[in-house]
Amino acid sequence: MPSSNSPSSFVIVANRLPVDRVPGPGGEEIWRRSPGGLVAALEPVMQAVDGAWVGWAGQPGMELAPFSEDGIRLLPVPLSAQEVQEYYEGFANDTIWPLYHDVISPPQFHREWWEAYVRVNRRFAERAAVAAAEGGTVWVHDYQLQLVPAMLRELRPDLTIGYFHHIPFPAHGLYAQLPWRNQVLEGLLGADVVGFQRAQDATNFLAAVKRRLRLEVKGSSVTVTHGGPRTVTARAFPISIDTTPYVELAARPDVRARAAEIREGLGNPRRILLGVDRLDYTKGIGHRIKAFGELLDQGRLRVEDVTLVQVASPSRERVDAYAQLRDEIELSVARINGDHDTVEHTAIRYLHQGYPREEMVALYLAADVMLVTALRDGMNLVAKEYVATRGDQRGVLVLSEFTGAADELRQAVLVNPHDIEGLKDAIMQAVEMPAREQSRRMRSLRRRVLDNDVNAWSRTFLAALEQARNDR
Ligand code: GDG
Repeated sequence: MPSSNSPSSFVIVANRLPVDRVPGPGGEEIWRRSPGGLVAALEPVMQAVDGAWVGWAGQPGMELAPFSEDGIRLLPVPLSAQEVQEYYEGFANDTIWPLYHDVISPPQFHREWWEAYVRVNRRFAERAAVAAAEGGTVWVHDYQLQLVPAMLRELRPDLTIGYFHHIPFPAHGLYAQLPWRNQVLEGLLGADVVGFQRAQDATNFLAAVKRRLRLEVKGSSVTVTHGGPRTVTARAFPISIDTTPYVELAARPDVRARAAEIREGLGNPRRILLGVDRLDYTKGIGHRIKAFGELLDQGRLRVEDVTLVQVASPSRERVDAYAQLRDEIELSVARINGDHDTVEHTAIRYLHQGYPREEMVALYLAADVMLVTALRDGMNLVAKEYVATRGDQRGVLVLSEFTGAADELRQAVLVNPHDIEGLKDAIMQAVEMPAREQSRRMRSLRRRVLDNDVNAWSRTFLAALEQARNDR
């Protein structure tokens, strides 16, 4: 394998490197591959072309030399504690995240956060510029790095640059609030291909480009004039999951036994409802809990028959809006449980913890109804994971219309989570759905997810990038 310093013909740039620092068997710290679907999807490409990955190692103030892990070249970008606060927790997660999720929570605009964002984006771009071989391909990921495409093009006009946006892109009326709205659009337009989750996100982006930058937009193409005329393609590439591990785990006897044990542990209720989310205000956890609580209050559901298991994995705990959300959710869970639990049965089994993937699959298998009630979500992979594990064609997916997944998973029970009465009816419909109807819907959902997995997604995106290279 070439040394960690020789340039690569294919480079991924993402906020995080695909590894975590964890305690090893002898107590010393070691790197472990993080389980995300992105790494799995890109692994074949990374191995075939000897690719490199530029990203932050996840620990502030850590200066690391390039290293390799499982055959992937990793090029760490250092961030100071203050940069983590201003660029990541601040601008990315407290300005862009709420603004792009339709202002569910008010975005905070701070000039010093923006300055840190520009500075850190430049550092990522400079690292990528050194990592990429002459005429190579660089694929930049997500909202933390929207300025990287243009900064990188400035440094290395020979490269083919792709960008994929994992979260929604808002309508112009909301986007226009951003004090740095033109700079961000110009940053993204440094790419040859800008990918979004939904067609609507691409449309919103193109409308903003037309309106703010007065550039010519035809279909999904933008003609950029700055630095010589150039065409940028902006369109949807809906992301998916690596289906193989989910299908395999769901068939494993020990995982199935664990699912039966979970049901048993909950007192074998007639129906188990499940929610799995990062504890984030975009996920509509409160709306789901409110609807479930009212169904119990009204006697439409009984705690002896139905339990809601809510995994809310800890997330962004140092951002105020998240700490506040946690308090709200935990208060309402405690109230509902206090009102409805019996000594033997619980209404909501609330778990503010992260679990290994085996346990997640056992939970998916134990659940008769999966509740995905996001108020806004780029895609929502949990919906697709649930479907992938349901090899017996049973189970019901209740899915918010405001997720990217709803564009594809039309056989789910689709809901508007803001409409609490509608959400309650959808939960009742799911709880009471006859087995035949469950199978009919689940068969179609599974076909969709299994035929459009994350490998198909990365192949399609990279083919579009190759096309852009040939058209130049
Ligand atoms: C962003 C966009 C888009 C969660 N808790 C545990 C755990 N998870 C896993 C899930 C799933 C992933 O995390 C979450 O993915 P989502 O798609 O649901 O949501 P975001 O984290 O908000 O992701 C989103 C995505 O990017 C991809 O483009 O779909 O719209 O917001 O895989 O299973 N996994 C384990 N333990 C947990 O406790 N092992």
